Amino acid sequence: MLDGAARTSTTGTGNTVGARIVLTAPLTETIDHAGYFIQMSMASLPMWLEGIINRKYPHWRDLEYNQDGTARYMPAGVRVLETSLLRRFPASDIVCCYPADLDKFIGPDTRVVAVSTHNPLGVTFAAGVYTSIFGSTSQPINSHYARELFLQIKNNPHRANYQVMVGGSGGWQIIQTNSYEELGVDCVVEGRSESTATLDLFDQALRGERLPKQVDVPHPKSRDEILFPDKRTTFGVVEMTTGCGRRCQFCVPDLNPQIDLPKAKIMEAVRANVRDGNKQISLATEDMFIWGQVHTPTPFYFPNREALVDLYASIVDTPGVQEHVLSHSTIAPAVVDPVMIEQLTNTIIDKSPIHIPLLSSHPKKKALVPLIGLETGSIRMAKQIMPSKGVPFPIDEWQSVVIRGLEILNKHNWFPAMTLIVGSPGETDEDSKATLDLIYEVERRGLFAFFIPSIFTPLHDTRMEKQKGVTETRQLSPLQWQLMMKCWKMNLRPGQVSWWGPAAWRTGALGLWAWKLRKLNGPGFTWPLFMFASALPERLMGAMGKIHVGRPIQVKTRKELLATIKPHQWKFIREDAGDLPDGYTPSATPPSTFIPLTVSPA
Ligand code: B12
Ligand code: SF4
Repeated sequence: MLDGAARTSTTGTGNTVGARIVLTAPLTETIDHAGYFIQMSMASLPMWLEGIINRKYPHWRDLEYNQDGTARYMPAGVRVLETSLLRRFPASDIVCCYPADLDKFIGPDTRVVAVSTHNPLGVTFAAGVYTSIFGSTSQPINSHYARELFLQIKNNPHRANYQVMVGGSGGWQIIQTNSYEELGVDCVVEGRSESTATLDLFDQALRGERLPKQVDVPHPKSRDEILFPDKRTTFGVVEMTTGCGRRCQFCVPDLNPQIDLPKAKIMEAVRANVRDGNKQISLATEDMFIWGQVHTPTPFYFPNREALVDLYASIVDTPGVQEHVLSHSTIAPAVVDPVMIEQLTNTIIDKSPIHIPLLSSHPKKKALVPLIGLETGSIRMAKQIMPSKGVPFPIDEWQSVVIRGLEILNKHNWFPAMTLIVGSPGETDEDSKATLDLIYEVERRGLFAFFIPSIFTPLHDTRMEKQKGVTETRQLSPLQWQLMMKCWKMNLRPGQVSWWGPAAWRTGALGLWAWKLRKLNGPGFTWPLFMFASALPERLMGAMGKIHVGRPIQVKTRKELLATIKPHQWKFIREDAGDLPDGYTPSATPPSTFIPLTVSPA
């Protein structure tokens, strides 16, 4: 049997028949080089700043192809969807292609074009906010390319024969903004492709029946139901866990069941990536530290050190894996088990493609940059929006957990990208001051994280879906602006080694303010921007009452923090990491507690 690509190319023109099912994703969500940060930048920068990306990465649009013209790599979501479809439909029906090649694969036989998208309209957190600072609320670079893709599908001459289905973590943006017609979308599927309900929709489309506008499909409940693609994924993304368990009110992924996936399947997907030419692997997770400790007798927030080190060692030691990057994690596990951080570092850092010369003590200046949610430094706010973020430590200790966690991470050359939420419902000036206090404490102690502030976005289906925070940058208070600007000022530290760097930033920021930003962002923006540009010393601006210079925080030691864990859970504390609380009695529990109970052999 011919495969889908061969079907389309039998005539040489490649467009007489078309594949019955065509899968694709926006170019900017598919590209597989220059690391995670290029996609993250394109999610945030407005289209008119695309030149920055073009200059830094002149080849960012270059893609790799299979011999038949299909896509060599696709975001993991597309690959899992393809794997799901292959359970019911023949390979000859399905094609995965890049947007530029759609016209080669869509033909009169095409009945469904399925688009997977992460963030098509840029209305999620940490995306819309930066474009809105620069004056366009609707057009981050990624959103431009996503719209371009939809337009292309809409204008294809065979459009009348097929329906357009959208899925992926950004599908909700189309529902919430009611952009069906504008983008030419027939159906948005919320949920995973493994579901038989998803396959039924494809059947319906192939029969030419009208699809419903919005469909919710269930998430698999067990680890065995989750499929792994046998093909290359963008950035070598391989799923590691679903769900989280910490129950933050604003979080979407936490609504999914907490599942850690079998090592054997993870490793197969890693090998498939390498086989298809990928040099890089990244495990997709909300919190890497829960893996190996889901549904074991130990609570998931006491990480399974041995299982994690074993998994990561197997990945980085796989022949062909030259680079490995971390995805998301939480910070409390670093305080719970610093020995685990040390062992993981020794295992993975040599394969990290990230270098931070000014900060790293690694001989080659390598660094590890997981994405970690800080969200707020205000205990009052944290209790409302994320009461379990720091477990096993009580949320009252959140500021100390962040500082001690960063200390441990930085010591081992982990410099996390930490997200902050600005403008949560009910956030007061006191809350902003508390967060600023924490950020200044980080600076005072010479610690480092890339702080990524974003404006609160009520995400669909979350426990905060109906709540409203700040909706435009003009509404931000001076303290909220200061927090955002202080974060970015601190982020620039490792890049400002040259003599001209600080001066260039200062002049650039002030020039941009005079030209455009002061009108767009309102009066609350002015002094924070002056602070960002170091126009005057911060102490002086503080004395003038123009900014809040963070107050020193009383930070608990690790030993004091361990003592705040509920005594009945002390048995889960690892003795070899030290700092045991007074009154701790050596555990009678044999080390086998920490054997990876849920891990299947590779
Ligand atoms: C890896 C990852 C990244 C990577 C790589 C992305 C890539 N292109 O491959 C990087 C770091 C670049 C990234 C960037 C961003 N990310 Co991201 N990312 C993830 C992460 C950890 C895993 C994504 C993944 O591959 N999962 C595995 C695949 C299999 O899952 P999936 O894509 O959801 O696909 C399943 C279903 O959605 C469905 N499906 C998918 N497509 C389709 C299509 C159809 C037609 C159908 C029927 C079904 C279907 O089936 C699949 C499984 O069966 C998720 C969290 C998570 N666990 O999902 C966050 C996540 C998706 N990212 C998020 C965000 C906010 C961003 C950024 C905006 C962050 C930023 N400010 O920079 C940017 C946006 C990037 C862009 N291009 O615009 C949010 C999305 C929130 C939202 N719902 O809007 C998430 C959920 C993280 C979070 N904790 O909230 N991300
Ligand atoms: S820790 Fe992160 S992934 Fe887990 S519930 Fe909170 S926000 Fe969601």
